Amino acid sequence: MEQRHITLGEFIIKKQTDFAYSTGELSRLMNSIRLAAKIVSQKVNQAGLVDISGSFGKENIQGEDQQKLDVFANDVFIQTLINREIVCGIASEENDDFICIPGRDKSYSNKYVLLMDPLDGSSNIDVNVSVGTIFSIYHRISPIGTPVTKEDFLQKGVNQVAAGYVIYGSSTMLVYTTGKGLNGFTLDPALGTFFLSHPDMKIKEEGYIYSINEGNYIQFPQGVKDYIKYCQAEGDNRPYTARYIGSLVADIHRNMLKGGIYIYPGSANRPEGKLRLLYECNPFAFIIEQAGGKASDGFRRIMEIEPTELHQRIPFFCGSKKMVTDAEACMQNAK
Ligand code: P6P
Repeated sequence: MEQRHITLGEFIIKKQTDFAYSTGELSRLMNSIRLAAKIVSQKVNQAGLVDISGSFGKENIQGEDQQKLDVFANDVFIQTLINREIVCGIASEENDDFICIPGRDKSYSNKYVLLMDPLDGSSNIDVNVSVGTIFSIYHRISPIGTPVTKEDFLQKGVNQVAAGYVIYGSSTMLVYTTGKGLNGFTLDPALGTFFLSHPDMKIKEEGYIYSINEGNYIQFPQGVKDYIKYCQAEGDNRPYTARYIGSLVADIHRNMLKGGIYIYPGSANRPEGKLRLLYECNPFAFIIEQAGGKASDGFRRIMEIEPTELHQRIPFFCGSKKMVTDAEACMQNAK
């Protein structure tokens, strides 16, 4: 008899025993993310039909034009988490400040905070390119029973309890880790169920794809220019292939499955680059390291960087370990 794939719900329960003294809160948190992902997936896949794509006519803190689906996805994740009384605080790319959640009994008794980019790459929705949700989970560090503080969110990436992404593409996948490996689940839309499709995901030590917006080449630091030339030169397994979708989740997911490096570097006009440390780079750094890859700002391990601001940006080099190491060598030599 064909072996039935385990569902995400069954997997979450099974993995709960990985953590001694587990109270089941993290399982409930993952289950609420599972529900929100299904709701957003359904709307993203209708975007062309329902008047829900296109601009919302407002800007978020990044000064980016908020797409209607950005706002919808943000609301869905926030409401699902609040209704289930699971987290004591949420920080989102779409919200200027973090949200404190006291709980129905106003006891501030929940122990997790969640940071997210609810719909990254949403400018691609109108052209039917894959987009994604990125999330990162920490234990609060302020005392339970009190309102959350900014410090609960400004934690180093090494403190993450869990991280993951949802990619809304040709299929919807949820990929996440709790620090004991990385697993991918594919949504069967007919059943509304995520099934384990990519157990124990690992990224190749060396890939042959480099992913960077070369339109900004002139603005790049010399080390990045040197690495791009290295990728393009004749040599062992080179020239590499250039692939850039312009949707972070899609670019990294492809590299996860095929091997490769994604780079969003600092530049003359944007020294800190574009991507945010807390809810884009740290979760993907946790994810890629669990898959055997590497993530840095070109010099420092992403997950060791001490955050200072909720929406701070950081240069980002992420992917196959040997490729990131080669890129870091170019950055070091060009210093
Ligand atoms: P650029 C989307 O806006 C995003 O944040 C990431 O998803 C994507 O990788 C990057 O920006 C693309 O930025 O400057 O190359 O268009």
